[in-house]
Amino acid sequence: MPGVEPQAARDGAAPQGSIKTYDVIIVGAGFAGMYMLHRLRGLGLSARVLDGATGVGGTWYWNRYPGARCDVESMQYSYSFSAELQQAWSWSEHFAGQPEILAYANFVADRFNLRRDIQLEARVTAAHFDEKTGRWRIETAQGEIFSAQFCVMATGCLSTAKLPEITGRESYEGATYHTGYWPHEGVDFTGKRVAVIGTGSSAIQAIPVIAEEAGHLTVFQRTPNYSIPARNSPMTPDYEGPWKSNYDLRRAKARTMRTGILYGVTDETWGLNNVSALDVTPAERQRIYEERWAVGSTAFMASFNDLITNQAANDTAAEFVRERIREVVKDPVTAEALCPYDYPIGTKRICIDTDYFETYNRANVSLVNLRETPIEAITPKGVRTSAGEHEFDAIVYATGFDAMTGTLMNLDIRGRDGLKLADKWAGGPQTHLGLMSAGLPNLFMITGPGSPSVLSNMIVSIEHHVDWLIDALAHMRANGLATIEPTAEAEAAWGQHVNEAGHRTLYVKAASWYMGANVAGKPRVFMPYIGGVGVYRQECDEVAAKGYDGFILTPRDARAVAAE
Ligand code: N01
Repeated sequence: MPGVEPQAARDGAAPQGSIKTYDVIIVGAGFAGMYMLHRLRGLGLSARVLDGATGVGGTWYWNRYPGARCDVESMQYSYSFSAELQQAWSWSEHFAGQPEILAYANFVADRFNLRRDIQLEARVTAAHFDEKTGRWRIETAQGEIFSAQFCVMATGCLSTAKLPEITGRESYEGATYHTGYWPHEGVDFTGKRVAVIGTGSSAIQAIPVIAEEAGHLTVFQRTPNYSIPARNSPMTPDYEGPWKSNYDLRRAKARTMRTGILYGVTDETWGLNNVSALDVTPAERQRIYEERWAVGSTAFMASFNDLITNQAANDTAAEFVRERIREVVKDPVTAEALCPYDYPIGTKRICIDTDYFETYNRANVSLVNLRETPIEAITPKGVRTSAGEHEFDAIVYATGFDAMTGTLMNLDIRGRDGLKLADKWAGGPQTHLGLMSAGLPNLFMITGPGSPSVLSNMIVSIEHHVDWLIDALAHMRANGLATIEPTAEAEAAWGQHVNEAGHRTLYVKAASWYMGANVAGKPRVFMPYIGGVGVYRQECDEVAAKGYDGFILTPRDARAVAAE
């Protein structure tokens, strides 16, 4: 008798008393949760998606701050699983804004009839594995209880917004916002005195737009950021047409790239210049950087093949960007304050912007360099630095997220023998392939720590993980298996591999959220896998081809016997 038998086929997905039973509970209705649901239906398993939001879209539901848009071009930051979907949807810009990406998520939900299995305003608070039944018991903040054989955490890597620990924050009497939890009705900053704290990707997108509206905008910068112009523009038939007619080839190629992104489509390099920055003359290097700068986007980081592994090579790119900042920003003191020096370019997430540095030339924008005048406190009226108090009508916290592990560790997740995920990961995340963690049978993570996830085009990585999991579930079903979980040895070996790969790069030199450095007390561990999307896919394929090497697969009957 198969272990993974569709629940619906046994007794439907009807509530058992107050506990609702499904084969699979998916936590999160973003791009990962929606695709997982779609694929599970193909397998004939009953599934329920639970999400605390009032709509689908995940990160694109929450991050509605002014200027929010994707930094991967939309022809690539979109699902590839359905040829019809790819043809049916048209993007209005090369880099779509948040409202359009959210509209796309809703379009997909409708087109694939997903909504009937998505339960909104259902925020999961706990997931406990019951050894006796071999099932997960999942609770929501709304008081509902679910039981499922499998639990899929499609919770996103940047879904727990982080407010800064600054004295007096609660005392502020004006309006406060976090970019990651932006009000749905929007915010009118017209004529207001506005503070933005933080200069990461979110701030770099929001600052130029808020500056257009605000009476005065003051940016509080602790660490300057490298940013490349997006050069966003309206979509044209000339650009869209060849994408739509070559989608199969291009998507397949993108899956082999380190980041899951093609940076060019006109030759066989796909925009990746496979040459060291140090193997060309300074004039040639300058020419290549200028060419990439003119085109814009994160393709700049593919100018040479050693920008993230060789400090001297990286220095050339970093200095090129600093020169551009000095060129754009008219006030030399402000320009210098905006120049990053103390970490290699690309080792904090590279930003792309529209008129970010230009914004500092506006008369209504000022920069406070917190390295010279640190924040001492938030006061009832505004922000006090060592140089004095600034009064504001509104403070925008663009202070980022407890990335990759925060959401999972804040959930009460318990596996075998009451093993708490939060305890297990206290010294840093431990996973096998970023997909599962030992001691937590049948609990899957989509784009979890230890996978390329945040270093890649997230949708490419989401589709990969979902497809891999669906194959694993099909394998379990075909072989009468009830549980899957990694061995402790495989998990340790993978953790070492992820760590070694990280330490072969310059990434570990930056105090970034990739390293957990933005959260006090969080262990400094390079959390994503830098091996590259293409290499990682092969590694995952090999594991599956060897009968899920490194995983313990329990036959249904054996597990039931052991539990008795
Ligand atoms: O957050 P961040 P984000 N006092 O952590 C500062 C993705 N994303 O929301 O560097 C003063 O990058 C902090 O300073 P420092 C993308 O992956 C994607 O901007 O710690 N400042 C930093 O400047 C991105 O990387 C898109 O010194 C304080 C900022 O706040 C990720 O989300 C768009 C502070 C936080 O920057 C996170 O980006 C937007 C304090 N106490 C975001 N605490 C796309 O386009 C923190 N800061 C797809």
